[in-house]
Amino acid sequence: MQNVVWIMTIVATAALGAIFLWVAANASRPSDDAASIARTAYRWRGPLFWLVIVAGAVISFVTLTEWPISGHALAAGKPDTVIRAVGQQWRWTLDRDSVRVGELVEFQVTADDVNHGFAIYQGKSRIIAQAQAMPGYVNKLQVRFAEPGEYEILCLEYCGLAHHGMRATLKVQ
Ligand SMILES: [Cu+2]
Repeated sequence: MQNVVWIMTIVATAALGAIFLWVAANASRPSDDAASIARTAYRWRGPLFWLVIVAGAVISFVTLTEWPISGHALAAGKPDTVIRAVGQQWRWTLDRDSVRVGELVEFQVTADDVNHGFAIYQGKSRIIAQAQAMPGYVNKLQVRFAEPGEYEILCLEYCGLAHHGMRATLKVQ
């Protein structure tokens, strides 16, 4: 996915650059009369409209993913362990901090003040589960940890000055 984004960015930047150079190169040419400019523009308008429609439909179709994300809905069941997780500016409070590999853990996620995003990371960059933490609501998030280790819980919703400091650790053994 990262590579696709890179390629799209480079192609779009190159296209913009080419248009810029073309405009700059032609800027000093005396302009045609307005009627002929309008005729040229109108000739392109129809094909461009359909190009955008077709490209939009194709891109939407190709990038659609299965919903709900496969595997998430299947995990719902009677939990082996329940952990109440409360977010507040600016920390997470979990009523336990270790679970066993393979058991079904249900996080009951809520917040005391403003909205937070409860995200469980495996390693530095892989989110394995996340839920919104909202005052007045309890969102249930079920996770089965397949591998032992220390999982970090970070906030995904910008919630103020020390948002980046909202960290907790869950030990899976
Ligand atoms: Cu937060």
